[in-house]
Amino acid sequence: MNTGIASFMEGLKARTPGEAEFHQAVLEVVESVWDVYDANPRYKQAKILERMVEPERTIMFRVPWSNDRGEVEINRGYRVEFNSALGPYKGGLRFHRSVTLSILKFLGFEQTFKNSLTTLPMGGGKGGSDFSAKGRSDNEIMRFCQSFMTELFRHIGPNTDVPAGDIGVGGREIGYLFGQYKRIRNEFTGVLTGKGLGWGGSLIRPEATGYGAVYFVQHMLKEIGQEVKGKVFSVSGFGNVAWGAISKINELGGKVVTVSGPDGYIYDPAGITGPKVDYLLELRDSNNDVVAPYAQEFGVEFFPDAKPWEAKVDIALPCATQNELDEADALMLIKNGCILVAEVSNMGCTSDAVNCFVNHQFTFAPGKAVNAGGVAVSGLEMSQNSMRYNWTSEEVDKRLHMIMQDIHDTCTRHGKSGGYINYVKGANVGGFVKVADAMLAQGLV
Ligand code: 2IT
Repeated sequence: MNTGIASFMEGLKARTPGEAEFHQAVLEVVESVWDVYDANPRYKQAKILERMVEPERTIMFRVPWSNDRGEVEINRGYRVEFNSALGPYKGGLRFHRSVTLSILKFLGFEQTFKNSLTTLPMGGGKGGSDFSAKGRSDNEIMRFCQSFMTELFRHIGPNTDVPAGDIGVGGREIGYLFGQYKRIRNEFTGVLTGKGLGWGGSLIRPEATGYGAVYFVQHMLKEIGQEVKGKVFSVSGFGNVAWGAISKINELGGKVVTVSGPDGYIYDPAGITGPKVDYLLELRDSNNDVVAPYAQEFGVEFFPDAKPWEAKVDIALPCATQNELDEADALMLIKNGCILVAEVSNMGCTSDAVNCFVNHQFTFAPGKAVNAGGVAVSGLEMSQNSMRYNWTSEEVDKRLHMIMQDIHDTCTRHGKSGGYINYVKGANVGGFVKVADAMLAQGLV
């Protein structure tokens, strides 16, 4: 590591002790953009990087609610409003027992560059809670969401901060959150995205992260003279993102043989198609957070406590959560003949895994480029809400295609050298420059 980066990271760690995930996300960006930063005295003078790693505002609050047995429960709520240089803060809410400030800061930091890559006017933010829906009733989830919004409402708004879903927050939760916001403010506005289709949501938003990721993979494959048709994929996770990706892969003639949960992974050699794809939605709605029942339902093998990366495939798509693919997994995938890995989860690969891919000049792309289709269609939902009009699914899908193509072009422009596209560098530099220039133009704020 060069000494400039080392001292930058030392300063960051001293100011933010214990925030390992946040440090990991910052280091990846800083390593990618350092040359650009170093070569631009205007950025350095304005301490753009130092400013970027400090969220504009961090809100933490108490979320008291009562469970079905009448007992009081207390969770912690967060909203990290990271950067508004390009537009209102924008990014999802994550409800999961693993949520900490470090996780939400890494996500909000990543979101700033991702949103910049989409070309749409959105700043970066992230929020959530350590609440988990696992084992909770629908009524408990509703009461939790109402209590969460009873504090959050004062910090957000359609021109200020526009949350959406992430892990543990889907259409059901967005509905309860929106209902409570509307009740408190007496306003029907586009304050959240991922809304239901009948009340302000956008067509294709549920599918957007997965579809966009597969469109991005199509561009990556084209660069190496390949296509989706006939390829075998491993996918991790079984939530909204995995579901969208699998649907699109099937449509394009690929085959997906794995999905996974915290309990292990299933291997379905015939491919996850038709009713098996719909079954994923049932699994998710059960609130049990396990994938093993798929094996019983369809008579396939289940590998407890194992990760899908040991399966022999052409393409691997981490679609679950951060750091779910490590260096040993990366080496095994390469050894088994895998030709491409695209992170669909945010920071799905550990730093060592990312370095391993790049050092092998392996075709690999990071989450902030690959999964940007989700937030991009959230941006399109905001546009439709502002117009008070709904586009057709063809219209939204066409725009999603254009945006993913654009992100791929940006990655190529900033990341291609000597025939190899370093998508990590391309995405980080492409995302960074736009935010940095906007911050410079807006003065010392
Ligand atoms: O990580 C992400 O980009 C999201 N969870 C979606 C954010 C959004 O505002 O749609």
